[in-house]
Amino acid sequence: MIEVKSELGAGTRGASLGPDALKIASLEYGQYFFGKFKRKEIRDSSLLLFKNPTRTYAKRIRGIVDVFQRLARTVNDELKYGTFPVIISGDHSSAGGSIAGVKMAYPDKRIGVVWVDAHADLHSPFTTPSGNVHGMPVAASLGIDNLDEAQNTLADDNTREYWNNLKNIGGISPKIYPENVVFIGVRDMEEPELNFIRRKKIKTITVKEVREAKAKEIAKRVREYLKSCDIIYVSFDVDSIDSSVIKGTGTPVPNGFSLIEVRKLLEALCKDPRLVCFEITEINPLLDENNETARKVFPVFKAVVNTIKKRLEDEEKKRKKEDKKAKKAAEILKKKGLPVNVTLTLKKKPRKTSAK
Ligand SMILES: [Mn+2]
Repeated sequence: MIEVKSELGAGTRGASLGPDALKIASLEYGQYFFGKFKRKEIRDSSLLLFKNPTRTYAKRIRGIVDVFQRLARTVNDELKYGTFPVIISGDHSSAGGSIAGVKMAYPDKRIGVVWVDAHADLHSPFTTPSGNVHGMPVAASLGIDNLDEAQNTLADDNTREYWNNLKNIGGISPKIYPENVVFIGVRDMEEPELNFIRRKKIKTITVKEVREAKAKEIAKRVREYLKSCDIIYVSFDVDSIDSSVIKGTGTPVPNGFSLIEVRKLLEALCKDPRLVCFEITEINPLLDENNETARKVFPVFKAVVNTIKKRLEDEEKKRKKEDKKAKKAAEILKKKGLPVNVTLTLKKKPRKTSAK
């Protein structure tokens, strides 16, 4: 579990408390869930939050570059070590750092991104209406400026340099391609984002489609659509859930998922054996009453993590079984005086050689 306690990319204050809100909520369920996992923490390295943001079209981007770098390095280390990073982040900008880390660990692999969110987060400093970087992580990962849709003229304040830094974390850009992105539940977009989606024909699945089909069926469609991808990253912004269900998030949007819908959807998506990293983000307990959002979302999170855990354990069991089988095969070869490095598939129990 990698906790990213930063909210530099958000426009409303409080999201950096999201990871703790989720952990505190878990205690109510009395299972000490978080105690089962190795834990790492990434914080803002500066006091940028307490200073006036100077760059209008990419607020606090200097600090976000730093968060990206440290998160990317951590995700890369964990993946190379063979663990499965689950990221609990404050604001969604961090997903750019997570994707960078996945790409650093697997530079030659094609990454599929499943983005479960009310927003497409496809803005760049050139198109953003707010200047909040949590609306930009998909664009940063795609390595795009979307200049065709430019709305803003950047001042001479290094915004461009820092934005290029964000796109180039890990020294690889682009990290992902439009044809390998699937948006699910996206329903609040600005013109520049919408036009980019249309132009690139990016796959989007609506809340209605998820509601009408079974979660399993949606996951199947996603798997089919991303069949050319080697590995998958799933990003879950809690604002994909309907704004009448949860209030503790920075940019709530109506007409979203119910808790059951989103749980079933994420469970089905996370059964994909190619999944290497999962992120949950944008819980803001300061906008909430009595930590209700984290309390409602925790069972969803737990179900998803357990699904991933089960899959990894099953894979481990299978690996051990195969190792045992291979060892047995090697023993038989040895007995027969054959070289051990010959692969032998054992279909049935070997019969004792009958007497001639
Ligand atoms: Mn969002």
